[in-house]
Amino acid sequence: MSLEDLIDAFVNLDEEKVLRIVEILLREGKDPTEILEACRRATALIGERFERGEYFLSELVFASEIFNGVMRIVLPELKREVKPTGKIVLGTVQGDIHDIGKNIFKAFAEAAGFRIIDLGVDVPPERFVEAVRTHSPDILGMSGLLTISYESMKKTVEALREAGLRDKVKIIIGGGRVDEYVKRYTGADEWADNAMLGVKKCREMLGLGG
Ligand code: B12
Repeated sequence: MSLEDLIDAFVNLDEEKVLRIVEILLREGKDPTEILEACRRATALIGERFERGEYFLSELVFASEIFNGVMRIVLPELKREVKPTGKIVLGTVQGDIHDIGKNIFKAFAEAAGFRIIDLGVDVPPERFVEAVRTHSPDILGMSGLLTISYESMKKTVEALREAGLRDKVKIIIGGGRVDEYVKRYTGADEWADNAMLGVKKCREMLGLGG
């Protein structure tokens, strides 16, 4: 069994086979992060089928169920760092309810010693501002997978600026299609399109090294 078999079973939405392959790969000593990355690649392929009209919303829903099943098996296998690193307020921005990637980033960041205050999904700018004021985090992490989410991210950064809090917190954005351009557009400090890189960048922003 290989990661390619896993991707193939996932794209074909064969839940039973996916979970069986994941168990086998873990037993064979495969790195949990590679398994999650393979599943992420599978969802990108599923997204393409959705765009081509070959899959519908029900298939996206089913894909997220399969991913949650994989996470239940894989996340407890992540190695844990005990040293406290910093505090992150995290949420999926207003108008967006995608949270699989956010939850993976949360698990990775917690494993790296970060304390996470998770605001959930569809979080309006004023709730992010309130949480930054209340918790004084080192970092604010915003997740968004929809194109319209970039507008919500930008509004949140502006709301923090208006509240006089922008200079008190580092901001990282994440989600499938964020890049350098989106970072500049929204006014964030960093971006990451995978959880491992996100944790590395969070550490770097706090001067802890990658
Ligand atoms: C599963 C899924 C859903 C599920 C979500 C379930 C859930 N609880 O999350 C459901 C069915 C609900 C859904 C709904 C919709 N979806 Co949808 N969905 C997907 C799909 C197939 C997979 C997303 C996913 O979970 N990927 C796996 C995770 C692990 O990857 P990830 O999110 O990128 O996360 C990684 C990194 O980005 C990073 N990361 C993520 N967050 C953060 C945060 C921080 C701070 C950091 C540092 C890092 C980080 O770490 C993660 C791990 O490495 C994508 C396809 C795709 N290409 O992504 C479409 C996709 C995102 N959806 C899409 C659409 C259009 C919709 C709907 C509008 C469909 C509709 N007609 O109703 C609705 C929108 C609902 C809403 N208001 O949000 C489009 C978006 C197009 C666009 N450009 O705007 C996509 C791209 C599909 C497509 N190709 O058309 N969807």
